[in-house]
Amino acid sequence: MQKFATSTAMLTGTAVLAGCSGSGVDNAAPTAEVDQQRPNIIYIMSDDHAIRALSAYGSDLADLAPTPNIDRIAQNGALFTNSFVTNSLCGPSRAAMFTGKFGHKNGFNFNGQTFDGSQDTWINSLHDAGYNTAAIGKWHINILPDGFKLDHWELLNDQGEYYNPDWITKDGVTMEHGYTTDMITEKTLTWLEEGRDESKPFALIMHHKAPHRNWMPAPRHTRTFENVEFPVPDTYFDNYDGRKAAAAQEMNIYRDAQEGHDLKMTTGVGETEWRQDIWPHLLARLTDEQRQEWDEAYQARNDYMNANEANWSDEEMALWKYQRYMQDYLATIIAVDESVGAVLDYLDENDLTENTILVYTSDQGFYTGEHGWFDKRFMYEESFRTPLLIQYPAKIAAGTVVEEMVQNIDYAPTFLEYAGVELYGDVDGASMVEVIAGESEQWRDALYYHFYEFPAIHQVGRHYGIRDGRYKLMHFYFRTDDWEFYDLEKDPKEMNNAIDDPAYAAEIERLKARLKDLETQYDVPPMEEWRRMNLREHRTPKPKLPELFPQSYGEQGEILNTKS
Ligand code: SGN
Ligand code: CA
Repeated sequence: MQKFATSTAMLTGTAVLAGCSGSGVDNAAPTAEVDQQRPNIIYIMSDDHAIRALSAYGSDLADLAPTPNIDRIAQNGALFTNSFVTNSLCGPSRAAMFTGKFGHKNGFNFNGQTFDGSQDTWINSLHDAGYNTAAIGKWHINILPDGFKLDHWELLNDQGEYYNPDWITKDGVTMEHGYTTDMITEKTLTWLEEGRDESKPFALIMHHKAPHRNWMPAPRHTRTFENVEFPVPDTYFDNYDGRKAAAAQEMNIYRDAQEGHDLKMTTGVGETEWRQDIWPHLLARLTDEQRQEWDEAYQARNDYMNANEANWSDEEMALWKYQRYMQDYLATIIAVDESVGAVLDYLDENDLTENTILVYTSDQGFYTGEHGWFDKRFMYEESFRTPLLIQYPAKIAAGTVVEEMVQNIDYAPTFLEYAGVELYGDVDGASMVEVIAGESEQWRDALYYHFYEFPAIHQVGRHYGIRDGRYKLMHFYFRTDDWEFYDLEKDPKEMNNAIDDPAYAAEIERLKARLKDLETQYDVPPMEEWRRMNLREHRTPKPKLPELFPQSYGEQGEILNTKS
């Protein structure tokens, strides 16, 4: 490993230091001393982490399933209470986060597309400015990080697997034994300790697969919540009155979750075989030992369910499924929380805390039984909002609470401003630096959102909309033409579509006009284009791994490189 640099040769690069850095330097190559002052960035993003499942936000789950380590970030820095995405889906969210642009500009609107890595991203700008860069964990915008200026990368294939995942690196594909969340932690700490170039500031992307479907906890957590009964949202048995798209979705815990794959229900008393499971390759990855431990952890609970199921009403079964869903979903978050704790400890122990911007967020929010659902996609609050916590002791006061409406397009301009690196052009987001410092005089008063992935899994209709501080207006289009309007102050759970309520006629008109303004501001293409858009024609098929790394695969496509 390269030790701390006194050599300026390592520190030249193409840094463009903007005046906002406060470091008083100009465009000349930074000196060693200056470079040490530039902040490091650790961007931790999990996948599908609901705000309700993060205790710093103080929900009804906070005491039952706390996240003490993620909460440390809020204590050390800032908690964002109104943080949103642009499109509540994995790939599009990642693309918006990397570029600072909406999907209609960065070219990534639904999961079947791949990211054009030749475009500007904050991580590439930091690399150009002399940062040491790395990405570890879930990627899901392309199989390889083409176009990304990463000094180091170890990525999961596609969605990634909870157990014994395939790791993709420059050298090929290796199946490694272990629990994925823990492996991401270990690989991150290894890079921080041994891999990085200590003469440079670093920017590290750490992306967890958890708590994404199908919610498989670490062996040490499979039973943590087995006797815990979680509060059931009072909208769990929603009848979707007045909300056609909500009625048409296929993301209902008691109807659409797969009894095997998702809920780990077995076929009978004494059995270990899962019921309905259309993706059996996930369970098949477990070694015999892992499988035995797994089966034992669920056996008694599953036997009890199998023995009694015949006497349960539909409602009782729906409530049982809710508890099983929540027990596993929340258990996968424990390992994520431990992972964040390990990174924070590493920073503390290595005197890196003060000058490191550490971010925790999720690629979107998630439903934990509200409206009966799992998954995301909708512009309703639970999936539109996403957790966001940032610590940076050198610049952010401990215990800061940011209430302004921020969006994942704001991350790129924020990171670059903190690093003193010039922002590239045509970005939709805005730097949050002043907002975080409580010094912003002007901030956006409304958010634009657009979800495109329909028809597709979970069947959530295409829609776009606007949310201001109090109201939300949404338009569902494509084979339908339905508007919805909510007064979030009076109806925070969005149960009462007030689009035809005369009492709100003026507000609705005002929001429709404001929505048009946003479309102009963000150069949204005319609606006709979206209405006609056939997702199939915009899909970019991914190459298969064996085509990319033939040396890692046998003739039958079996993985040849395995590490235990
Ligand atoms: C998979 C999941 C879906 C999920 C999408 C998108 N099924 O297809 O439930 O909505 O990913 O999620 S799974 O059983 O295969 O996990 S995203 O977070 O990647 O956008
Ligand atoms: Ca996701």
